[in-house]
Amino acid sequence: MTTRRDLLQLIGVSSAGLLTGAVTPAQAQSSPPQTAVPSREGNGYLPVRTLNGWTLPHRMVDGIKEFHLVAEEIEHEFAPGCRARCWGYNGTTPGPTIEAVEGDRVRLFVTNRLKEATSVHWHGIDLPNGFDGVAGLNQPPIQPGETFVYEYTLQQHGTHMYHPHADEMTQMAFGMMGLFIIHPREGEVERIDRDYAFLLHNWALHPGTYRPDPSIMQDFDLWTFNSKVFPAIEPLVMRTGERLRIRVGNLSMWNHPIHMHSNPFWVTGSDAGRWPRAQWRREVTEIIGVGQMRDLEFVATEPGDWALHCHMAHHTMGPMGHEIPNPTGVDQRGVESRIRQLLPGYMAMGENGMAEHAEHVAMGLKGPANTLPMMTGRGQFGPIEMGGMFTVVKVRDDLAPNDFRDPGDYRYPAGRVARRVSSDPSFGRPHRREPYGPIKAAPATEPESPTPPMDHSQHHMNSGG
Ligand SMILES: [Cu+2]
Repeated sequence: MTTRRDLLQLIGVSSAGLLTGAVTPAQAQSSPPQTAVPSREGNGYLPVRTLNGWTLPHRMVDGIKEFHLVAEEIEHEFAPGCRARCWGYNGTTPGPTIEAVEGDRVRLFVTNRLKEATSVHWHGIDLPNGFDGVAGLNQPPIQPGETFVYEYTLQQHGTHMYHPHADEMTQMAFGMMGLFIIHPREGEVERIDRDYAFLLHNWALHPGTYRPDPSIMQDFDLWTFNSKVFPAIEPLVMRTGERLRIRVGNLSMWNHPIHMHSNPFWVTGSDAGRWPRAQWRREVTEIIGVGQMRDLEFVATEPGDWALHCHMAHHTMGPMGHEIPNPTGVDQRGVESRIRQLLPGYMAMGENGMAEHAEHVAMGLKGPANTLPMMTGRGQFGPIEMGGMFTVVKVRDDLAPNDFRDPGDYRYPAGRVARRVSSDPSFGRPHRREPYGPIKAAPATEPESPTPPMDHSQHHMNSGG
């Protein structure tokens, strides 16, 4: 008979790894040596990287992985200049990510430090009904000050979540949620080099306030990845040739079409685990429905700073008024001078579009207290004019395998960035169509300077996943 010690030697886990609970007896008894994926950071799996977040440490007690969540009120910063009284777990929203391996037995303590009852539902996880966490239906509510325990064996792998099923309208609106990642016991069928995870959420933190409003159904102020708004959302950093997985879950009140620039990805899994390969789908935008999880994978072939964002235009914006008249095309000069008699310094805006908002922010004009600008974030060429569910996938040729540091702005090779060729609005002979008329070309004008030929030699088009 193979002893546990033999197996541990076989899979190359040090005694230090055992002390931190890296391998459970259950794994040692039931899993083959991890040849598919080598021991990675001593866990036998590649740890997930929770964007702007963290993984909850566990204790091994009699072969069971013990985790301890604390539901509590917290101070949270969405981005510098905007904080709120939120609710979360263990000091943060989202709460810490729970990571374990298929076959593990887990014991989850939940202490309630809120002033109202709560519970925890383990979203998408196969478990005995009495641990499913719907207060009133499956268990008594966890009253303030009480600690409950949930204990079950993980029979699956995949990307999951946890959240309350008690006064969830309020508790989730205040930020109570977290990720629960279960790694496959047999290793990944295809090696992953970087594994990112985040949850989508929306917040009604009205301008000038410090407490999210749980009664809002649609018209939210903040749209977040892991409770952060751009530019406070970390970039996803990777090296060309590496395979990236992005695990995205949605506990907000909207569906979010998550869009990746340049790199078509494969949708490869969900809370049902990594799907059979025949079910993988190639997409550039994937709608993550409310309550759903999706795993997106791709191999980056083209270096650069690639946008990753929700494609709902208002979801990449900060707080804005939605019940104002439409000022586009309206000459507001007379209005501005009259309003200035009442409000010195008042500036009308929106006559030519909303981009001047970002310019006003750059000039240092202030909005209400504790309120982020509608558009924010700067790139190397100017304002990015995004402020919500937006971040950057930074692909570089020269990163070390485990280097997750922000490499800064991408340095564009000469001739491989869009540039101005004329400042004359009559430039060129563009075909255009008069209203209801024929298509015709305008008279020609010359460019400012001879246009150098495009450099086609350096890079091939990207082929993705
Ligand atoms: Cu969205």
